[in-house]
Amino acid sequence: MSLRPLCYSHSQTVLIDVNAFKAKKELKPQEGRDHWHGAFVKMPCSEHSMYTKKSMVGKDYIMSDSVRRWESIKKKLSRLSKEPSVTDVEEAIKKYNPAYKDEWSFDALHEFYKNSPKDKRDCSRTLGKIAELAVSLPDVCRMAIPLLRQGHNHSITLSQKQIACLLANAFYCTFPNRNTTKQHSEYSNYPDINFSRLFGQYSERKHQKLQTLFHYFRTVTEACPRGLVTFERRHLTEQISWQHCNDTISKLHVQSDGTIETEGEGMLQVDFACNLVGGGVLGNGLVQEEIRFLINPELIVARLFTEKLGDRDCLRITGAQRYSCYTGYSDSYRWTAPYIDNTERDEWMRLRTEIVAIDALKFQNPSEQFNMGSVTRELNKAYCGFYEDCGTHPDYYTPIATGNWGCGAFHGDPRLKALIQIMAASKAKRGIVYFTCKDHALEKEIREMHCFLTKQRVTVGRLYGVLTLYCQKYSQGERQSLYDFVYNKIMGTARKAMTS
Ligand code: AR6
Repeated sequence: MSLRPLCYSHSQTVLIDVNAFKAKKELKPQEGRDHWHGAFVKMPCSEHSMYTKKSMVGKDYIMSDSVRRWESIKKKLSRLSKEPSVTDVEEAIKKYNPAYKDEWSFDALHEFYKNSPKDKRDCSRTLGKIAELAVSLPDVCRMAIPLLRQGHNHSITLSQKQIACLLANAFYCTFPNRNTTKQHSEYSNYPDINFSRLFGQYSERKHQKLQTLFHYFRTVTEACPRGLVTFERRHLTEQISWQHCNDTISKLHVQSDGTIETEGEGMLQVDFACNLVGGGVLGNGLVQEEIRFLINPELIVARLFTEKLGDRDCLRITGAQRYSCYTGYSDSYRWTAPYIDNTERDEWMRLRTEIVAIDALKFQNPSEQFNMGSVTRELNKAYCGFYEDCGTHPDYYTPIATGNWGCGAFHGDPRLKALIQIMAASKAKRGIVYFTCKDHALEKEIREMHCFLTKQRVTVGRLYGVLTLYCQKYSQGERQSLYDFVYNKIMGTARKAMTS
């Protein structure tokens, strides 16, 4: 499958110089203007980013001065020694975020440093290098970064170096207007990006997160990979009439061992997302999405510009590199070793790793999901993530690597979610590889159901009809196994057709 040439367009922003890229020269940032308004990321180095500095004159007279915030950031970060202590880092960050001086705690960072598995010197050196990288922002990102807003289809392509520099700024909490996500604040509809939350409230989870992210920063500050990454926000405009969908069921492979990120190599890999992408990666969360964002930290930069996903939106990320190996999950998550990502690159120098963030519905009470409003919402969401619009023949579509989407923290039913994903994939004409995460019974049930649906040549529309009936009965208080119901209904119709 060959890509169209990399270029700017009304729906694609490219933060590197495309002509230099095409001429195979060194990657250069694209020159452009700063925009200090609602459609773009407000950059820490913008000349519009100001803060009020108060100073005492005499005994009680306070002078207020409006000063450029970047000047203060640059001064503080450049003055850090090559090997600063965590106390130096804390002091610097609080200096240009004075409103949070008493609110932010850095105990997790202090503890991490104290218990640093490698030597403390290495940790300090990395802190120094991250500061150096953060200060290079005006040279590395020279044009405004658009926000990926709700209802808009837009993509941003940037270099791994640019991402590293933006993440170094996030680490040093330099992004203006991003320290509160309170209702009605400017960025209340965006995930947080400054790392302040990661640094407080020490726990083993925080320790492991810091270890994983320090490994990333150590790697990119030693030798930054030379490639690009694309973040594409997609909004599904098509109104799908699921009950009339004539597509038959796609191919499926189901297995109980393996993970999406490892065994799903080369496939479209599903991120079981939060509508604020990355979920709790900078806080306490440590399940599928957060782990993915930690081992492929370039994903974290999506939080800078991706507005909360709506019901018909998704975010596709192409080219995010994996840097870490891990074991465990949630409280047992542990960073284990560097990961050498040997994935090949495409014509845009992006690793051929495609991830799609789709957020399932969160059910307080699991019984809420058996209604067709929720089922249809999930079908549209999954389809938005799965469909291709690149003009390639479906034979060349990569399969979808997925699993129990929405069935952990979000309390969905894996049997229903498997059917929903199979239906959405079938409409998108893609196969599925489904990882049941060690659940052997589920593996067997999904495989048998898929075999049955295929043999009976059931269409997506027919299955939608059966789910509608099931939900009707459910709302009338009838409780029966979903899969038994599907078998009975479809067999019943088949028998009727045979005898009439
Ligand atoms: N590969 C395959 N399957 C997996 C993997 C993996 N690497 N990891 C987990 N599973 P969950 P959700 C299976 O709870 O319910 C986050 O905070 C495993 O069976 O992460 O959609 C997000 O930011 C697990 O129980 O997804 C959201 O806020 C199941 O997938 C929220 O959680 C669900 O994983 C999303 O919750």
